[in-house]
Amino acid sequence: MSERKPRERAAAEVERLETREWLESLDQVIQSGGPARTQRLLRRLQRRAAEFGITVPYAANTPYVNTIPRSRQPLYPGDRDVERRIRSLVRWNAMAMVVRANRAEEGIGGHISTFASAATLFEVGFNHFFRGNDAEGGGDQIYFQGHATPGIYARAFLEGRLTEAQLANFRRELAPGGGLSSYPHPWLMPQFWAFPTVSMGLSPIMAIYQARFNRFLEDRGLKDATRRVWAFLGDGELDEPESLGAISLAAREELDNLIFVVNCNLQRLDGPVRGNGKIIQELEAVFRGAGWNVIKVIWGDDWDPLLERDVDGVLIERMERAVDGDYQRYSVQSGAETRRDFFGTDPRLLALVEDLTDDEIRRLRRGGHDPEKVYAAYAAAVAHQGAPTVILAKTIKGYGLGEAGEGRNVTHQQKQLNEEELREFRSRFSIPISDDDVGEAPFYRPAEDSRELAYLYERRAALGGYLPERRVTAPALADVPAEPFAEFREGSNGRPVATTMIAVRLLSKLLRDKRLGPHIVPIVPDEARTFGMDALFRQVGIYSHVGQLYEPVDRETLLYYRETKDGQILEEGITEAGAMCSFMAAGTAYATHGINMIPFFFFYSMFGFQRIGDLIWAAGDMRCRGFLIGGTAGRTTLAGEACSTRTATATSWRTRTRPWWPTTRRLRTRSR
Ligand SMILES: Cc1ncc(C[n+]2csc(CCOP(=O)(O)OP(=O)(O)O)c2C)c(N)n1
Ligand SMILES: [Mg+2]
Repeated sequence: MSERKPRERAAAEVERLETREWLESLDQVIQSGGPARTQRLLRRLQRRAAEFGITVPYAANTPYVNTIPRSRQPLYPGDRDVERRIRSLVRWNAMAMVVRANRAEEGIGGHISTFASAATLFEVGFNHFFRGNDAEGGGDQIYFQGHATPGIYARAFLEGRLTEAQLANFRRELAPGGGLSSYPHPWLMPQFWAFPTVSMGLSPIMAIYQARFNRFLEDRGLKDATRRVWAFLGDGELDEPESLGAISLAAREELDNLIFVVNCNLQRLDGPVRGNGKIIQELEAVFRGAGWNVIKVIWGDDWDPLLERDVDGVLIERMERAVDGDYQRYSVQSGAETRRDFFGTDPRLLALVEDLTDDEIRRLRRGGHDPEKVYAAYAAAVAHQGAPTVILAKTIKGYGLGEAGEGRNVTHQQKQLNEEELREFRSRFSIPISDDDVGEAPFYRPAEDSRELAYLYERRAALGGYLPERRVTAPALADVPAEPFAEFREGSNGRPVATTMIAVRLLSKLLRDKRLGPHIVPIVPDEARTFGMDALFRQVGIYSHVGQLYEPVDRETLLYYRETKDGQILEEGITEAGAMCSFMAAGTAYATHGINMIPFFFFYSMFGFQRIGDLIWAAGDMRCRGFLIGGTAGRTTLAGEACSTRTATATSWRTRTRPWWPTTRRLRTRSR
């Protein structure tokens, strides 16, 4: 025992020296060779270790700190002070809109706390990144988180695009004087909203296929500029299977025109998203694994000096040990309690914050509420090439509501503020409304010649106009030619012919039409052969951004599997949801790209609507145009397939092609 101890100590000393030498060498390579050289070296070392059977454990996570360190943060180009004023006004009006709607009609609903947590994420976008429809190459396509709608309306009010009467009639769009729909519904507000997003989980998958469709238009020479697609999502929303179901496609297709911003307020409707874990780390692993560029925005700037002084790594270690349930609690408790519970676990941590007052500890900000951190993330996302980006921004749900709901489990349902709470909110955000008036929750818009409005107008003009805006500018297509239909008008002389075959034959003829053909988008989820569509592989080709990097096994045959960069068929693989999203992107191009496209989505009628009904509803809401065709009713084309007569009838092509969207009736808004 007494002999081993000195030996162990000596070994530990050797190890310490050895590690230090290695680290010093690495530092030198980083300094002289830069990041790329360092990466090459590390990969080389990893290979070397593998030769001896030593694998490096796979780590999908990076430490629980901002991906972009302060040293790599760009200078903030805006006027921080006036932007904070604008943001506060938007916050106030958004809150007042919900409070007043619920006073006018109790129980009408609406959300305060979602936007309260996302205000900085949106405002940095509006002031510096989101391009409007007049921008060169077209505007950005933005999927706004459905429950944050009051904030989007409140900004449009400051911009002078919505009236006070409309705001007062939030959720009552049919009221005299006009009003506003509860959520983004192009059906109800066709000049304003472009994308219906309130059914959670649909925005992410729709945004992915939208970004992919933009590439398709470019590759086919129909549109020459790539537009950016942004999707603003909730952290709870990412539990919907559709949310993550297509993320590998986005990476595979290298969609660097796509940015997800996940508002990680750590809460959903009932409670924490991952009380016992960390949603940001979980999502980081999932997205990195799928090949996305991941940017974490966790801590605000007042954490930077603490992290810089954390030479032993105890602060990072503590940050990693706390779970989201703890972080939620820290957001509601006092500074003294956080000093005790979070920093109090280690004297070195306590020493780090000994110069901070309890109040300063309470106000240590999260990254998603720090405009400079958010700006840095957006700038990096926009510049990133070769992969889509996801920004995971940590925020507080109900930020600014104080006792009325900030960080509380009930905050999602908070629709009313009493006079005292309104007064606090007003004072916290310095809204110039008097004590006498504040109880009425009046809307506030500064004078036309105020600094705030001048700034806001200037920024939007520089970025190509206001958002959201749905603008239909597509020139009409040529009249439908008669020739492709002639053959079918003759009938089949009593011979039974499968409707699926006729539909495909007609499609093939329409594709040959010089003027109409290029606008058609055949879409199929791995069922082309079932429907006899394989002839189209040769005729128009299967779209692939990279073309065909291999020689297809059936190259010698007439109808070989032909992938090409200017291919026209969207062969989506086995995903009815993905195919439907392509259908929606194409069928709304008349409003989002100013070009009419005619999608034909052929699905296997037995495997279609029942699993993607909600997307179909969204398509109707979006005023999507195109043909949904339930192909092959079992026995019709596949001899001997067991499909009962009743099933076959119920899913026949005739049934499916009847218009399913309301043509005369208004679509009813669903309250989610
Ligand atoms: C498909 C679907 N299911 C349920 C709802 C009802 N709902 C509205 S908001 C919400 C919680 C949202 O949580 P999160 O995504 O974290 O967004 P946050 O409000 O926290 O930003 C729920 C369950 C919905 N809108 N859509
Ligand atoms: Mg949430």
